[in-house]
Amino acid sequence: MTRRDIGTDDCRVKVRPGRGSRPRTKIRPDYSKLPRGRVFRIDRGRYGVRISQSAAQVTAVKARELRHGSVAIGDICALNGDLSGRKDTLARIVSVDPRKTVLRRTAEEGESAGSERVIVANADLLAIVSAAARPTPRYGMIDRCLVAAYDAGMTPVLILTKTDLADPQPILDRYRDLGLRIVCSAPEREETENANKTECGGTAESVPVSAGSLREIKSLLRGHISVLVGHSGVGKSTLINALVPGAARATSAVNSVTGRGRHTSTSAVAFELPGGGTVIDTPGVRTFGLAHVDAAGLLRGFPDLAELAASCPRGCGHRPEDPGCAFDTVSEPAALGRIRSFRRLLCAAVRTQWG
Ligand SMILES: Nc1nc2c(ncn2[C@@H]2O[C@H](COP(=O)(O)OP(=O)(O)OP(=O)(O)O)[C@@H](O)[C@H]2O)c(=O)[nH]1
Ligand SMILES: [Mg+2]
Ligand SMILES: [Zn+2]
Repeated sequence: MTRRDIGTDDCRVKVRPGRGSRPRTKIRPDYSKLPRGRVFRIDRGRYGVRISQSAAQVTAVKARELRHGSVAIGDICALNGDLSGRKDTLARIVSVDPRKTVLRRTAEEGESAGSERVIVANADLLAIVSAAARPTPRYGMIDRCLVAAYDAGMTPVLILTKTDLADPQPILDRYRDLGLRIVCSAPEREETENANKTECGGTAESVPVSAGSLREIKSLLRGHISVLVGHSGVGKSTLINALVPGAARATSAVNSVTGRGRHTSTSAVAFELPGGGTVIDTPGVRTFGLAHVDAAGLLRGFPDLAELAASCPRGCGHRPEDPGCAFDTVSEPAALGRIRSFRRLLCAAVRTQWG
């Protein structure tokens, strides 16, 4: 029986042609010769795109055939339409080039809970920003961001801000085994006094980052496509303002009682770094859902353990309770440290709440 055969010859029964009877073509237009640009801003259906050849910035809309949510910050796309970048002109994104990396998180709140969100495409470096205090550092959050980076094939780095307010040593100790680059950041001493005033007073003013930390962060990010992620109020936009002259990202003092941020940035924006490279500021997240990540995804961040994992039973989850896991045969201290870190992150990935 064909799809439109409803099983009767009765001529009184009318059969409407199905949608499938519309002629379809598999021939796709060739967009390979069209100019390319990188998406640096998405705002209510309008895409800010920086043209790769000219560095001109245009506003674009998405072609109708591209699915909702199919274009993310960092995507390289083919463009037609008006590419002059003049006021009130619109370009059109007609296709998105294959992505090198995709940083995702699973939404854990609201109506979209459980759905996957692409935060950024094509980034190679994930800069996890945590404050030493105000807001209180959350290891669970850092761990989960690390897992997301490894799963996405990105290199994670840790930027510890507000080291003028608390000693970052416990955080440094905890992440030593992972071989991460960690940079501590704080304002110059005289700025700190002003910072404390604004934090209590509640006026929105950005605190400059000390010249030493700024130099270190610049060299870390140079030539990379980096994303800053972290809780609200840790100082992501403050860093962007220090790194990119004229970025003018809004910042605001954390709540003076709870020490929590005020979700000042509401959308991700990519900026070109003066020394080369791109840095992306993102809105503070409460949680970093990882429902899409499994042990195999995390193992990408631990290539030194991959050979050992290959001798595990099929489908091994590499957790201490998994029978026959080859990780349990290791006694060498350095490898044991790595396995401990791997398992801790695995545990952070499967936990539904961050701590
Ligand atoms: N004392 C001190 N304050 C800082 C430092 N870095 C940032 N701040 C302050 O922390 C507050 C929050 O900074 P933002 O840059 O707005 O934080 P954010 O991470 O962008 O926050 P969201 O946009 O809400 O995600 C501001 O008042 C900054 O001035 C620092 O190193 N030391
Ligand atoms: Mg911000
Ligand atoms: Zn195993």
